[in-house]
Amino acid sequence: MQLRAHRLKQALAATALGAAIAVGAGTFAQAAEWRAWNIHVAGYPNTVAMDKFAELTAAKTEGRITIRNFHAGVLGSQPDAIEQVRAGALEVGNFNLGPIGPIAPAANVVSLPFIFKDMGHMHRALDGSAGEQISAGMAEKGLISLAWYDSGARSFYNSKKPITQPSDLNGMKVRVMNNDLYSGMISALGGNPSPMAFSEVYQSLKTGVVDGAENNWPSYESTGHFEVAGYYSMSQHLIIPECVCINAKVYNALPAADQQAVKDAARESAELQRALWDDRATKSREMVIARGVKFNDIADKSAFQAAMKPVYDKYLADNPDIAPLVELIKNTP
Ligand code: GTR
Repeated sequence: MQLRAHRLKQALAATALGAAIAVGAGTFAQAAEWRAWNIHVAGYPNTVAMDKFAELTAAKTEGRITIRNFHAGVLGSQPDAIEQVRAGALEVGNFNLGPIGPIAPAANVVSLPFIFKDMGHMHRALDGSAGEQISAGMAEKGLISLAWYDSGARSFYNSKKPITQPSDLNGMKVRVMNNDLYSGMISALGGNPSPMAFSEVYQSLKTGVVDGAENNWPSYESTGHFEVAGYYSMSQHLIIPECVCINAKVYNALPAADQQAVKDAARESAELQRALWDDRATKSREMVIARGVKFNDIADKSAFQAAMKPVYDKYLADNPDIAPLVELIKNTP
């Protein structure tokens, strides 16, 4: 009996020692697991690309960093998630620069309606000094942009009628993302802006809380908004880039080699995202038109552009130091 008790004690001690060694070793070589926020559903270009980003990060850091993606906005709304990444409650997010603008004024230039002529213009501006200034403005607010994703051009859609001129928006209730520039844009066109979370838009369109919203083809399709707002009018008033953003403290604490690995992983995922984007935009457009969406082009956008003067004036009055950045973008060939 005594011998058995002794052996048991010995065995327990050995187990405890083993466990202590294991814990110690684990602590020493501890792998970081990051949580990443993404608003989009399975199959969406950003979702596929974020999965690629996770896979590449694990491979390039030999498992020192793994990323767990939370898709479909399950971790909360975009403005909340941006705050969480800034605070370090989440490490990573794929964010649209729209809701980042109110936090980082330099990043808000991309939310000035019609500032980019087309996607190519946006890419050239982001790849140059304008992109650097935008990144620096975001970094000051605790967000490091590792790479840029595409988000196409946003156009108006609604449940009432085709939009061909600004007066068609008169009195229309239009959902916008949380950003005063977008509210100002709708007001300048004579509509009533209604800022709300992405996840609430379908129900709001369906029940008539809002008459319309605005987005690119893939989001119009993937959310099912086309089912409840069947007029899509190609105003293309906003071309907003998106980032793969990481908490600045987390990024700055990494050894240089891992910073490079994470950046490379994000950039490679962005190449994939951009390639998938064009294909999805075409397919989404074809799909919703086949499902009965009435779509109209707006060949001459000059009346919409002219109506944006008060939006620009207010932004520049509030942020006079950003004027050179606005000029730089406008003058980017
Ligand atoms: C999408 C964008 C999302 C979100 C959404 C919205 O195009 O990818 O990040 O910003 O629009 O309208 O809220």
